[in-house]
Amino acid sequence: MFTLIIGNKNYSSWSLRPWLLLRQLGIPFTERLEPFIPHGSHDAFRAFSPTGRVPLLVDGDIKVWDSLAIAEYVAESHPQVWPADRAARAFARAISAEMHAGFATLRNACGMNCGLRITLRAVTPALQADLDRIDEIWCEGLARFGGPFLTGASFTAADAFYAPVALRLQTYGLTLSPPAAAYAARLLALPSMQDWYNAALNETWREPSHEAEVAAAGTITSDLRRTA
Ligand SMILES: N[C@@H](CCC(=O)N[C@@H](CS)C(=O)NCC(=O)O)C(=O)O
Repeated sequence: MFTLIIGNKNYSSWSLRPWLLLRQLGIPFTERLEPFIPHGSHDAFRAFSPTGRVPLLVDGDIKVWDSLAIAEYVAESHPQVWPADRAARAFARAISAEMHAGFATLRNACGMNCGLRITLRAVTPALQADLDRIDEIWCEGLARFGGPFLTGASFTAADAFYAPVALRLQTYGLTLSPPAAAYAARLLALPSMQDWYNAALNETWREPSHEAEVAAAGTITSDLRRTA
């Protein structure tokens, strides 16, 4: 059975991707949560992860680091990770790679923090460009493949790669076009997303650099997380 090592559910957007993929596809795994260490997880995480980062998938003697490599590794034994249709599969792979390699402004300006609600100081042109591109990708996928997911009727890795965006839209009160906003709402309503989100709200530990990053981004209007 797979073991998936993840970071704090409140903060770790990269961990959410393979976790949600495995949960949505009903692939059994053991979860191991390694909380971020205040002001520097990297050295501590090097004890189990070659990059000092999470997520990390462990399958017997095999370790797979990096969310996209994990998706591809799981797909070898579970082809439903990617759509069955060739064109949909090409689109799913392309947009997952685009997320993996891009959207730096969205990631930096709107750090994931599931339990907070934040009014951004500004939506810069670079941030708006990232949001516009996500809107375009989501609308194209939904229109071409018929929804309700990005490449058709089934949840695939492409949806998992964009799932943290739905949490960021919620945290920062950002809006997209009606079809894209409806897709974000569908992602948030998935039972496994709700499980992740509720677990994130129940985390009581806070990591100062993640907290400082979002505090710098705007005004915190509410904090829904449980306190210690
Ligand atoms: N490209 C990697 C990114 C992984 C990553 O940046 N993980 C963050 C958490 S979301 C991390 O482990 N940060 C700890 C650190 O950098 O010290 C992936 O796709 O898995």
